[in-house]
Amino acid sequence: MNKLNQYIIDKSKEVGIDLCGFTDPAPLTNIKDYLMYRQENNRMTEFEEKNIDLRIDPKLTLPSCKSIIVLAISYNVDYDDKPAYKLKGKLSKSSWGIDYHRVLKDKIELLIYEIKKVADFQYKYFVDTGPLVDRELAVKAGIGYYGKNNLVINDDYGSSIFLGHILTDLELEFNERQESKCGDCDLCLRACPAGALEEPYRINPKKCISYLTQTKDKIPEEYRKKMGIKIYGCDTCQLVCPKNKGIKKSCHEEFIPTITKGYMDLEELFQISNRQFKEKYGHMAGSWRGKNILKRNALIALANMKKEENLELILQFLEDENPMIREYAQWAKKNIFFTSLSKK
Ligand code: B12
Ligand code: SF4
Ligand code: SF4
Repeated sequence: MNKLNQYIIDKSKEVGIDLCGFTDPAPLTNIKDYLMYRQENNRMTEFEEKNIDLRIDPKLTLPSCKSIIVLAISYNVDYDDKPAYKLKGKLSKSSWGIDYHRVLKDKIELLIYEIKKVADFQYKYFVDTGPLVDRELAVKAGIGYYGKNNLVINDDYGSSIFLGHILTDLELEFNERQESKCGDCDLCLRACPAGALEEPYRINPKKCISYLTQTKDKIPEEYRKKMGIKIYGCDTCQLVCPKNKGIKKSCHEEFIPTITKGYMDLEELFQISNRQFKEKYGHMAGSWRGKNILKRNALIALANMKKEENLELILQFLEDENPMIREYAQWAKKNIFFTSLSKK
């Protein structure tokens, strides 16, 4: 490994980044057909860059790019406290504690500051919201391998890692691509509640509960039931994964869900003002779509709890000023009503 690579690895550890790998800026041509297939077959989400050339060619983002530094942090914190609220909506671990975009970006900025001490260089850095396909860069840079659940899995930290990268004109040595280690296992495919993992390594995002909890589009009725009490994200295909057993825990206290304990209090969510919501929950990744999307998901969660005693809470939203909230309240009421009829 060249001296500068080693310096960057050492400094990344010092600033609190768990994994650091390097790859070349060649276009990601191997995934071009797949990206086009997704675009043409309603498998592309509104959260992605639409221009496929930008998605695969790093030099369209940084023309002088000679290397890509790929970075990752684990969010697998050791925490299993449960809150006492009566009506709980579940948050995925990716929305525990402080928004990972902020946490990882801060660390990447510290790393850039350290590199600047020894080299003059051009760069652009991204966490999640960049045009390139983060996972493909991570696999190429040896951070981990693709699991059949689509996640990038690292041998030491498993799949609960967030990814970021720096495009730079620095000349660095590159790591080797990692090949999948799933073998015959298919636990994630069988466990996915929504059947979103249609084939190994191929997700249909439009069926994925994580997508459903974030989209502003109408959620098809058959999928609402599959969401259970999940109101942001979904962890099922990672929880069943044997590669996530006996792995290193995250040391990043930022991801400890001190305020939410991993769940939102639905009664509170229905009551608080937008300002109160921003003040209390604005720091978490799951708040990026706003309070009303979480309220919609909370109505679905209430319906899925199938408890008549929740009806009173739902009824107050039948006249809500927001048409989306009215519609989901109507659907939740209908569902609880049918459940109670079928019990009689
Ligand atoms: C849009 C998006 C979503 C969408 C769609 C996901 C998808 N797989 O398409 C939804 C909302 C469903 C989603 C869900 C989640 N996401 Co997301 N998401 C993204 C985002 C913004 C873009 C993903 C993308 O480009 N998809 C397009 C496809 C083509 O790429 P891909 O899925 O990443 O990788 C596949 C291809 O490269 C393909 N592939 C590779 N080589 C080849 C070769 C050929 C020939 C073919 C055909 C395919 C192929 O295999 C890969 C795995 O299937 C990225 C950030 C980014 N800018 O990249 C985060 C990102 C992928 N998400 C992330 C996370 C954490 C999640 C969730 C765990 C959050 C949660 N708990 O709810 C779930 C996991 C769901 C799952 N099982 O994948 C992390 C993943 C970290 C990791 N360890 O892998 C990322 C990288 C964000 C980050 N910077 O940390 N996500
Ligand atoms: S995140 Fe949930 S819904 Fe999406 S693929 Fe994994 S298990 Fe299925
Ligand atoms: S559950 Fe099994 S098949 Fe799925 S990602 Fe983990 S090891 Fe691979």
